[in-house]
Amino acid sequence: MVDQVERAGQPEERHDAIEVLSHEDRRFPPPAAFAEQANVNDPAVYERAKADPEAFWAEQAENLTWFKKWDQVLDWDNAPFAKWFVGGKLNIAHNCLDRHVEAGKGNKVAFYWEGEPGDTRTITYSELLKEVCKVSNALKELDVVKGDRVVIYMPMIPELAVTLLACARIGAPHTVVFGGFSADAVRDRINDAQAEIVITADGGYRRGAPSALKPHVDEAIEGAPSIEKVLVVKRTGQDVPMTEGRDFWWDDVVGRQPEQHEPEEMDSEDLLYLLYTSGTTGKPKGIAHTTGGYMVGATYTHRAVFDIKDDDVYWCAADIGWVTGHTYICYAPLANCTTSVMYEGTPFYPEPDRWWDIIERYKVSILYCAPTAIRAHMKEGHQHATGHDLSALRLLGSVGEPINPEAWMWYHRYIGGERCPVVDTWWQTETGSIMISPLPGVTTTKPGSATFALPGIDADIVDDDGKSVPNGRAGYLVIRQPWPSMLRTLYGDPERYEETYWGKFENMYFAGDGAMRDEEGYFWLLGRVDDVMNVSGHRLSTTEIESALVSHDLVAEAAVVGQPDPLTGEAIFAFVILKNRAHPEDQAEFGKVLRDHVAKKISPIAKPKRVMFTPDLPKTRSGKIMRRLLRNIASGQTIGDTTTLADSGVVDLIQEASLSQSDDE
Ligand code: 7RM
Repeated sequence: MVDQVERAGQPEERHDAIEVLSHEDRRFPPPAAFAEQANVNDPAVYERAKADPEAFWAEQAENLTWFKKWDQVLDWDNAPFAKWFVGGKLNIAHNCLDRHVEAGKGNKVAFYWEGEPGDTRTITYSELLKEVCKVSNALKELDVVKGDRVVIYMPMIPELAVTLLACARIGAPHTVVFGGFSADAVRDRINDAQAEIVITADGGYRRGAPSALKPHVDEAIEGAPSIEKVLVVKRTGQDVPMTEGRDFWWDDVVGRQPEQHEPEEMDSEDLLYLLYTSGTTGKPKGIAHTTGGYMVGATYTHRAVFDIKDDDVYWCAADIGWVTGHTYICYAPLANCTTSVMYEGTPFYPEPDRWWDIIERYKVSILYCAPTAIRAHMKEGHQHATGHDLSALRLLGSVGEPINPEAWMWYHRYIGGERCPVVDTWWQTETGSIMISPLPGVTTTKPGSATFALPGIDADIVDDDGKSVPNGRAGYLVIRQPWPSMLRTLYGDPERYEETYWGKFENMYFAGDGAMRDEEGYFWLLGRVDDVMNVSGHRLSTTEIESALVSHDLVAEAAVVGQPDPLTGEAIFAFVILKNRAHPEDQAEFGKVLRDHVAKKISPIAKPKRVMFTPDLPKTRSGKIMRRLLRNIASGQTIGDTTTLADSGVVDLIQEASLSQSDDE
């Protein structure tokens, strides 16, 4: 697209995919004491990895235990279908459990688990190993064999992690469906994976009440004839129907199993799991991850980015149903013999300080969570956090969306006590592990920037023609070289894999995100390119405008979308959630204040045409704003598919709010 913009009075021809509006001057070098003790503190690692990426990744692979070493690090002859550590044999559960117990670490705590009602369990590595062996044997009794797909639909209880590991141990690829998803989502995934078994629970706790899961499975199975068996964990004790001969209680089947099990010898390229992403349209995509490369990427990034030490208490406050939970609650922390906290419920139950209470009680030293959670805590106010002793924290991480500078600063100040490095980690279900992130002992951070691609990762930003854009400009984020934990294909649809990820630019993986690099080469993520708005010929990212809105002291959260407009093509429509302490007397007037704030903060062209105040926003369970639904609301269309919405009541709330608020214009 050709676009005439005036900068400093000089008309200039621009072809940018997205325009850059904001600027950030604050910077935070790694604290000297942190850098000194960090797992990675020599910046030379970037050059070393770049000079010979395969040697670099092979070096990382040496940290896993292989039954048989690989013959070849990378086979890229059949690009974009990669094979890593070709010929290598290993078992992931063996790497996560047996080898630590054999090394004398059996008594180390693997998980401090806490249920939402306040019940707790402490599970050591040797206890976890025994439980995983029993479940592996139970699956065998239920006729699950190597290669069979297992669908998992559970709350955040230890049995969920145990089930993943048992599947990995016997070589049965798992596919986890978020506990919050509907029966439709479960059915679609069972059918695509052609699974014969579902592992679920009677229910789980959310916001103080038991919420049933098993009935959703029953409903899903009505349209999923491949299912022969259902294994059910008793969590809430609520009454659920059980079908004789098909449904089995976990305690009955697992309870009678022996505590020993020989792990299956898996090929490095054997399927480890499928994880479905909804995609913007059409049927869900089964992202396929294999064994060796995935584990190499997961364990290296976990050690390097989170600076994991033997005495850390690490908490990734995600759901295992999200890729973040797969990689950074289950596989990587266990492979690195980390002690983790795992929490079942919602952040604000029973009180808004639940998280900070958990951090104080378990002396959490590393916290990894999503910007949406950080903003929700900001909305409640920092007094809930500062009332607790958070002094054990030494590192903070963020994932899932661009973290706006205001939220970054809040996180750094009130949670990190201004002493903890903040790592903003960019990655995707497809990438398997973190791709762009600071190394906390090396990188000077800037609030809102994911900084640089990790060692061994070749990220770039290109224009519509696939040419690298210079620093200071925005474009499409791409990865130019294969990496160990990359997705291998879309399950059952290799053509769609090639077309979706490798079809837009030749020999490059296109992530679907917009990004820019500033004058110093720092990466700034700008959201999905599908969400870019075209206002009077200006291509604007949602991210910068949302950040400008959130930088207002009374705004907790904002989402902007394009609304069809006869004059400008699209007009900016902003949905705004105010902080609890904000009570504007005149909403229309305050909307105008916010519109002017954006104009002043970044640019008059980014000024929203309309601001609507809303109590909530439609989000996925990983906290991503579903802008597609908001676009439909803004343009008065029907809402469309809401299967992956965390809370379906939200859409009604927003529609009610939209009826009660008149146009600001
Ligand atoms: C880990 C995860 C992937 C999409 C990705 C981005 C967005 C994730 C960041 C981010 C800006 C970040 N996997 N995203 N992390 N955007 N900064 N640090 O979220 O498959 O569920 O989503 O999430 O758009 O493409 S995911």
